[in-house]
Amino acid sequence: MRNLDTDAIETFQNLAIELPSWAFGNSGTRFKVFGTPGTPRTVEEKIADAATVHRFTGLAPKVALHIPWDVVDDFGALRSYAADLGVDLGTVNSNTFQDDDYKFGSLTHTDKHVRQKAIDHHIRCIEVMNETGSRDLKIWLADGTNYPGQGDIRGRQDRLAESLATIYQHIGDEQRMVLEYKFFEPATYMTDVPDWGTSYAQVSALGERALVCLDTGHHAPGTNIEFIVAQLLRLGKLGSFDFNSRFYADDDLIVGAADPFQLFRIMFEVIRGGGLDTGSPVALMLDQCHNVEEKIPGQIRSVLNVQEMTARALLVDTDALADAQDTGDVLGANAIFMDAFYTDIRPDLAAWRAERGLPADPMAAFAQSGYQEEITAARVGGTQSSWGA
Ligand code: PSV
Ligand code: MN
Ligand code: MN
Repeated sequence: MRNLDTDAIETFQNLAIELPSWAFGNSGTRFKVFGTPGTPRTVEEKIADAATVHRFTGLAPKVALHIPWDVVDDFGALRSYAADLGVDLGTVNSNTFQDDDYKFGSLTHTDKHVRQKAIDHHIRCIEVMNETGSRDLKIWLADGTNYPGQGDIRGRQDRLAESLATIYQHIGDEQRMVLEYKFFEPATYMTDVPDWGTSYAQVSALGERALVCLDTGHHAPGTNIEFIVAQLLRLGKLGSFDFNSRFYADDDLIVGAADPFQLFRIMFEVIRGGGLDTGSPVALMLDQCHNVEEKIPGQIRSVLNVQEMTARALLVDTDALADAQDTGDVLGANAIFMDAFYTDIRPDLAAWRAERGLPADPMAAFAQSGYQEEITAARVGGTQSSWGA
């Protein structure tokens, strides 16, 4: 591929993006969730769709599960089913936000019985991971308060630390816990893990196998996300990404759709910090919903966007950039950076795919494959899955 040396090609080839099972279900705003023909009715059908994205792109070898949305009787069998389709089961996402008991919190709750219930749910998730062969337990909490004075901020942090420590004891030697942060929603005044600093403080107290998960949609507008990426990589605490893009809130739009330049800057820092090196501990995942657009093409587009910005980030002439930076050549440095971003690398990527037996244009190939028509015809009856089921 154009201008990429052997090391850069190796880095590029390491790119693998995990897909969330829930991206294939119906989801949307609180106003209306629109159904889509062919939407999966079972966990197996979600996995089949995810495997299809991988087949057309070669970029998505894992599917993340959400418990209890993706509960099956036999997770070992689900693992084999996925393997037969060419994918592995990935991150297990816990859910302590859809039960009345969690109205005032889960791992932070003042009532020790509720805390224990939330801890037990995570222990169950780890058992699932043992059966699915998953490495990562991802925790995103809806815990927080709506009004100043409603909760004891400090006490909630202390209880969170205690609950996480209990869960962490159950994490296997080859497993990890990643703690996701979000500065708003559903709580309106304060969330208990609002930012990377809080996540970092909490996971650092636990041990090596506890890391931070960065969801690109969970920051205030204007936040310099690539700075956070650089810092967490520097500290060895960036465990995973939830990729998506946003215009206003936690929009969960296709990654790279709202701001490809931001994705470029993030991928540049990922590469700079070794996050795409062979054996890197950084897991790249999508956390997206497709409300009005088709879901499988939505996921194909997403992984291609990450691939494209990765390739462009690898085009940055880092030697020339370092020179310009060292000599105080502000505009020269910026120009080197922008040159890479503005380079249209799509023809190179198409050729690269074709050389590897993948469709040069995965979007077109999927549209022509008949898969969508097949699932639309086959998946009648039953209940379509949705975000939350
Ligand atoms: C809610 O904000 C959320 O989008 C988090 O980002 C989680 O990763 C995801 O839901 C699934 O639980
Ligand atoms: Mn997320
Ligand atoms: Mn989110």
